[in-house]
Amino acid sequence: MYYPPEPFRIKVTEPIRLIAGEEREARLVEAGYNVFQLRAEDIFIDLLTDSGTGAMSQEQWASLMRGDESYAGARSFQRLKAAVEDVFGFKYFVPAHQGRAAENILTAVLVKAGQYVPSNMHFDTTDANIRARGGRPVNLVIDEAFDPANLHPFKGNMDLGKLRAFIGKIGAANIPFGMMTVTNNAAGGQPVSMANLKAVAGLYHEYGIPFFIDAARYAENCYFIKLREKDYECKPVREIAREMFSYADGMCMSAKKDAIVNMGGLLCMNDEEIFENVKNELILREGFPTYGGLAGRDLDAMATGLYEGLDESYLAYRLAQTAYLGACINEAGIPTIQPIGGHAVYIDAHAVFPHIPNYEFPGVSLAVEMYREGAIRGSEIGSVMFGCLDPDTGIWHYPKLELLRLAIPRRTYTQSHMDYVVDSLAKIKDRADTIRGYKFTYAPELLRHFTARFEPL
Ligand code: P61
Repeated sequence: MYYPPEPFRIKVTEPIRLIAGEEREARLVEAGYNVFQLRAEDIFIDLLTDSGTGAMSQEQWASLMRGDESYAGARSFQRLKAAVEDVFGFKYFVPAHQGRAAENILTAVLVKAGQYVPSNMHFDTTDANIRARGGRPVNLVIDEAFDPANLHPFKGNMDLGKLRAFIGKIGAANIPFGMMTVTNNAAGGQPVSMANLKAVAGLYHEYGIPFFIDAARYAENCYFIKLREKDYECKPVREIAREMFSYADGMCMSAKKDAIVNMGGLLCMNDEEIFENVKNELILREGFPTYGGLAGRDLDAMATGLYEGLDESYLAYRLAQTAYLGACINEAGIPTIQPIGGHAVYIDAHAVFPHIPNYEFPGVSLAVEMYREGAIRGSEIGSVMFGCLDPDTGIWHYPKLELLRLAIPRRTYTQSHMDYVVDSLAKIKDRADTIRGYKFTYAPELLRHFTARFEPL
């Protein structure tokens, strides 16, 4: 594979420092072995998330200076509106301070207790927002998504048979809207094909169910379509994106990913009545509809970032950097989800630590070891994040995959940072059989991975 060099050069730097091994040990104990609880200054390479952690461009910093902080009708809002209409093509939209705020508004307006919201796979904030309204999130991704070695090019696809059967069983009246997450973050940053998304939209619409896209990483998904789907190799990514959104009735988006801003979100829709209700809810929770919980300068940086996130030389470098990290980790004999996804490499923690069962959290063991070995931070995407108690049966459910995600901030780290990560992982692999699992000493009910505390077994 060809790994193109960064299509930018570095104008501003931020120092990072590697603290000593004993110090790292003390920090782990203080953090209750939860890497979310560590101080960022004690981390050398931070791959916890690609959300809001990217480097803004000179144009985005210039956009910040153009920010209009008027409470209502600011110029910055007009600029964002023009970009959102151009890139996505929906009739109406509101800004929100981040993705989960958009999800909160959407679910407040549309979800009633006892209703179901299907998707290929909801990410945890969407899942939690649906549950917080008394609704039930349902994941109907294709089975290939759960086989880490399977090389299906679009492992984020919805299983159309499962979706049809589900709608038939539950009834369209109990489904206020359906979703698709592009790319599928919860299972490998894997893309959805245009053909699948179109078929899903057709199925929802056959039953009169509105269709919303979770668009956090839509640009990366569109670039995968260009690379992998027949008939799209010659289409500009911007056209692919317009086609994708033309099949949907709306979308919610964390702009902290593919719009490359540190803060921001969007909620778009075509239905005027939903828009009216969204605006009222937004005013209550986020702010006036022309700023939605953001400063004017944030709106401006988002407007600029939306175009930069769709730039094809950037996207080629972006996906190649992730592929490079994945390929080097695999060469070191460490299994990851295949193919390598868009924004992150997902290490199969169960395969690294086959002796640690899911209820002893192998993903946490790997997260702790990465910090211990190299002051590197990744995030568990496994039983801590997605293990849940079924309210109907009282039985605990564990996810099919126990993963450690190394998410790559956009335009932030270089190839030698990636090489350092690989070296640290190789050292962990050499002592894998000596590493043990963890148990909770504290765990809240929703989104527990953020604040949970652990002790080693
Ligand atoms: C992430 F540990 N993702 O991947 P907000 N949809 C999708 C997302 O990936 C997403 C949101 C909606 C994050 C941040 C994060 O438990 C965690 O702007 C596909 O973060 O509100 C966010 O967007 C929500 C990390 C979120 C977590 C929740 O790293």
